[in-house]
Amino acid sequence: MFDIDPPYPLSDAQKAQFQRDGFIKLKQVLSPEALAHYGQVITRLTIELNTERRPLEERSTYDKAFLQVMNLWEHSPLVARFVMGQRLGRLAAELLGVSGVRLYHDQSLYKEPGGGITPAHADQYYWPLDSDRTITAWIPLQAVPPAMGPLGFYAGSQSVAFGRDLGISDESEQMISSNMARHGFEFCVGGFDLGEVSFHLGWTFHKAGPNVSERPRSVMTVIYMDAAMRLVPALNAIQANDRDQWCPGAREGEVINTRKNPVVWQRAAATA
Ligand SMILES: O=C(O)CCC(=O)C(=O)O
Repeated sequence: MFDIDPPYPLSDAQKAQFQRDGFIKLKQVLSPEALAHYGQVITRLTIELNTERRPLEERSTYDKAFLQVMNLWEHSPLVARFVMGQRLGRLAAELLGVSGVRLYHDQSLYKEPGGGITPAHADQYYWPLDSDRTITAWIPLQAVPPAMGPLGFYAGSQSVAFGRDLGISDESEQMISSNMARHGFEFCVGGFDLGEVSFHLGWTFHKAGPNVSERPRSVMTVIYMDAAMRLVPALNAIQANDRDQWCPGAREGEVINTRKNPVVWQRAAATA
């Protein structure tokens, strides 16, 4: 019913830009109607399933950044339909340069009015995965002007090793931001129009400002991985927890093909 499946025209120049920068922002990926239809359920479930009850001033920097509710697709067939949308899945595969992608997990990131910064980090620190072919679609459910804390990216930072061992924290913000500045990486940040979606690699450093507006910043994210992704031994307790939560039953060295990791999009096999 809504335009979440037809292909989005991605040019070779945009693919090359993503390869160079480790992120891309694309306009008019989803229509206002589709965002309203799926977004209202995503936001309602986020509020319902959220377990954070402390006032902002009593929370850590991480917990001030957003309410975080994971794998909403398991709670609602409607959200599952959205997460399995072919347009975003195909974009993820084409940007990664792979023939198919499967779901790692989804998550809603809801920055409350007054919510704090999202410290600089790279997502793949959290993931026990054997290659860098991972990508997050960051999908604002309303426009995100600068005052609401849009996501920003350090262009080209996906090849930088320094900071990959830091989880989201005051320390990651300080160490990564100063290292990026020291080495001259450009920080690309700006508002998102309604319908605009960004994609970033698992090793691209990124962060967001606080929400100084009076409205919540409701964002859905979908994390995709190469459909051929294999599980590797967890490097830390956080990765072990991720493995058990998002890939239950996956075996080290094998393709991650559990019930929680469906293939979202696969290029059709060429016929002879
Ligand atoms: O939404 C945010 O503030 C942070 C998002 C993020 O870090 C991510 O999607 O990887």
